[in-house]
Amino acid sequence: MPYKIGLVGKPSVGKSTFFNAATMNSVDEGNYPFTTIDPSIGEAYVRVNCAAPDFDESCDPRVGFCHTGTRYVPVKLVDVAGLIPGAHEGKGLGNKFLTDLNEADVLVHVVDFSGETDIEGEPTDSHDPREDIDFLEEELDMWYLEIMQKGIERFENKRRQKEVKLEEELAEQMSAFKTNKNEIKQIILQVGLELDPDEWEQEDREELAREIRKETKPMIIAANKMDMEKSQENWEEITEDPEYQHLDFVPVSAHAEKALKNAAEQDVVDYYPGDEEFEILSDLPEEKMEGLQQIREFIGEYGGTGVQKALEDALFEELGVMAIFPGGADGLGDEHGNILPDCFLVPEGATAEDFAFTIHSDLGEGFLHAIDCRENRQIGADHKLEQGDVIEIISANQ
Ligand SMILES: Nc1nc2c(ncn2[C@@H]2O[C@H](COP(=O)(O)OP(=O)(O)O)[C@@H](O)[C@H]2O)c(=O)[nH]1
Ligand SMILES: [Mg+2]
Repeated sequence: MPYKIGLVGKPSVGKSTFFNAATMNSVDEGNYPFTTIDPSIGEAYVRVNCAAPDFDESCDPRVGFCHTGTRYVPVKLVDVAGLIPGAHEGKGLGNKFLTDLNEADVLVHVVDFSGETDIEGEPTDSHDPREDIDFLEEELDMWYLEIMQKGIERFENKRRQKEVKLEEELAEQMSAFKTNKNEIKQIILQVGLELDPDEWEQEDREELAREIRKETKPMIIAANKMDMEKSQENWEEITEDPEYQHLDFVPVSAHAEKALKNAAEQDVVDYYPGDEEFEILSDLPEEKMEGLQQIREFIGEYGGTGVQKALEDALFEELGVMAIFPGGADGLGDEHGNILPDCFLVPEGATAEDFAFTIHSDLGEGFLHAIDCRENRQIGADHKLEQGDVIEIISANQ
């Protein structure tokens, strides 16, 4: 299953612009057909250093593509529209919104940093983007709290009849949040609570729900519309505000990314997603030249449009995902001679044996040992992998 990154945010912050820019196929991708499953689910890419040049080879990706040593690995991007106040009470798309949100492995909260849209997404002069950040977090926290309360009730009912463990009941009730009893227990103890909800105040419950949410819903803030003048001021104020130190912010101009992708599609510029610069390939009317010049200044200053960085930070920094290449100790080609055709994204902490299971359950079941192809040495089942590893699996089922 590919990783899913969810875009969330109130209306008019630029989610669709971001989504379209990130999922646009302006680059030739060989024979991998682009299929739209749903208008709000698309394929985007995250960049990783290709391992092939380290072996003096060039690769033949089965999916995605590679350009001058940068491999573009597919991920799913979901535009989770429908965030409005009261979503946790079923307002707007309500529960559908929350279900969609749960399917995402990590969230990118798109926030309009220009402050020119109010909390409902209507135009205004000066709105504090912090309200949007608070609002999403609160909405999520209330939703978590509600489900947690059900778990507490369930625990209270059961414990009248038999011995039950609080963390087990909570974990079961909250299973949609991809948590487990050990994690729940750890968080309860971390916030300094006893394993008995009779001892908790309402604010303890709220704090606990918030902590569980923070652990299980990793998220970064895409500070969008940074190309507007007002955004700069908000950026400085918010990123220096101690109340917001728990969040990571990426400055973004979804507009700029969309414009560059469009221009690249028309062969007007030579631009690859995430680049910090581009070349103009043809003569253009002055107005278009000026537009591109402004974008050039923007990406020079910020190190890119931020769209790629937001996706990559979400996946690699927040989630800790690693890119691992299946290879062979005596050659990186598959049976057809394709060099490093695959690149898998695996969770933080994945071992050699986990990787075998990622490739195929048969490989995992017959796991004997693995080879770290960069170092040319044998590694065992529990060996923890690192970003960019090239691994051969030796399995009884090969
Ligand atoms: N200046 C600027 N405007 C943007 C940017 N991204 C989106 N917009 C504009 O913001 C408005 C809302 O965008 P849209 O993508 O429909 O927002 P959504 O409702 O969150 O999906 C549109 O007018 C976009 O052109 C950006 O990076 N910079
Ligand atoms: Mg939209």
